[in-house]
Amino acid sequence: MADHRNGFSYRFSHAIVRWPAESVVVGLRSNDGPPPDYSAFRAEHATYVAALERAGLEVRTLPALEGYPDSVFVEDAALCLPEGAIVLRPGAPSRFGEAAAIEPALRDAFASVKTLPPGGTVDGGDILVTETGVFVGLSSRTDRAGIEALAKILSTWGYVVETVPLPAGVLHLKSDCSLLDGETILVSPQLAKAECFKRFRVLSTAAGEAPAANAVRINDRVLLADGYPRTAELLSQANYAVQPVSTVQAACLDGGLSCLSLRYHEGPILVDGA
Ligand code: CIR
Repeated sequence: MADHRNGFSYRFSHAIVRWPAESVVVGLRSNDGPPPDYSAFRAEHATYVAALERAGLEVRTLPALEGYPDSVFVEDAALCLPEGAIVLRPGAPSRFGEAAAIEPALRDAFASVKTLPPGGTVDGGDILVTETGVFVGLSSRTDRAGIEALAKILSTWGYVVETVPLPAGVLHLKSDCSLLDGETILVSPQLAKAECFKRFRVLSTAAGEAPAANAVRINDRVLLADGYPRTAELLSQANYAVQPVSTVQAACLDGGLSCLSLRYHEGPILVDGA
């Protein structure tokens, strides 16, 4: 692992997103609420891309994939790191083909692209990269064989993997937590109880605002799902620059801010003008 205490886990220059397919309305969901509305999803996605751009990212938008209703959630198909990208093996059968579909874009962006070998499954939403290691959620989508295979690849780049068994009902690790900086993690009360982040400063989302835990730190700001004012206030008071972004449509499919993009940094990371 190169010198990685330079903010590599939240300083990015680029992002890959995928335009929502019309089939997004039949995407996977665990809730009984209404399905997303296609035109509202498109509008929300455009707002999301604009927020990434305002945070300083150059965004590549891949074409919609009608055969994969959940393919707008690109984060689950791959992992991007300074050393290269890894094509993952999404755990939901209807999403498995998304991995091969993202590979050409990864090859355009990265000199080194590795592929998780057959056997296990890993969704990118279960991977939380920090400055000092990688947490991987053991979930209904990510299994032990997948984590083992991922850990093997990551060890060749110097990363240590820590498995986090997720409580029932949590779809992905990052549904309930996100990195705020090198030392700080935002968690839902449900995941705070799992006590897996002992060496971090842990901030809990405000009461009744657990979905706000799926935030994304990008460069100087934290993208936070709109509609969670007390968590926004808590983060502002902790000196984070909060940018609210609507996730109403993505949330219909159990998705949030992190799932909608693959973020990475091209070239050396320059910190504070250094
Ligand atoms: C799914 O169930 O796979 C999608 N409807 C939502 C995926 C959300 N992705 C994420 O949390 N990384």
